[in-house]
Amino acid sequence: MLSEDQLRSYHENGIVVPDYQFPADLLEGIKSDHARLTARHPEFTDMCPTVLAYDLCFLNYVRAPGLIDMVGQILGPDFALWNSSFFAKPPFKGRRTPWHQDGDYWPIRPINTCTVWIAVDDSTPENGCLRVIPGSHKSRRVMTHRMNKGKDVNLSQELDPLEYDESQAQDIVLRAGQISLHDVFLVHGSEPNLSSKPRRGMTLRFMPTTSVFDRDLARQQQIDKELGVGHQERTLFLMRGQDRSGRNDFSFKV
Ligand SMILES: O=C(O)CCC(=O)C(=O)O
Repeated sequence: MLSEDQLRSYHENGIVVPDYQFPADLLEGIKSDHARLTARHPEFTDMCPTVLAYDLCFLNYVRAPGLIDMVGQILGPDFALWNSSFFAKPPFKGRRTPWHQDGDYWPIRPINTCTVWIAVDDSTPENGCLRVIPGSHKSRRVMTHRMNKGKDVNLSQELDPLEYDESQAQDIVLRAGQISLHDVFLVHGSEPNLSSKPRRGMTLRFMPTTSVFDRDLARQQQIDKELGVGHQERTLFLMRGQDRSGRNDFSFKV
């Protein structure tokens, strides 16, 4: 569980690294499931935005002991898993994640998500660890993003540089098996991986069920933001409690 200080730190900084170690056998499972995914889908060698749409075995990792207890401390008693992505950043050619806020292109209203980021490998400045601007989530505002269709980035939405001060950035250095949890408005990104070591990171995205996953909005966002992948077909998996909005659609999507 998160201590009171850690919970305070999450609300203050928009991110926290708990005293948590992902079980070694599950971490090995993630590696082999990811290897199978990328063997079938080489297009995801660098990044896969929606692993559950291709292989439900990634759901197993949500049940790592204690993991969703920490999410519940942040989001409250009623929440769902709505997505899982893989930022694999292979050695020498792993692309940069542009500075962004997750809230910019997710169809959840009111905007609210907690992301669990699992370090599958040691994640360091050399291989492109996650970087964040602590406290940047506090205005609860989606800042101005621009389209970036460059081949050197793994997301197409990039924050306007006037919106943040990169000198305030902090590296989130993690050993393999450590995790971080971050807020949907936190400004974050990462440098390319030009090192000889992989930097695999898997995310689990949770939303409180007081918010609505709006599939019509997802369709519109895909058009407006020219997203390669839209979120209208994501399956929501209820993790705890019940649907407090009464409007979420939990039907299974393939
Ligand atoms: O792992 C990265 O480089 C970026 C991760 C990210 O953008 C996210 O988890 O929202």
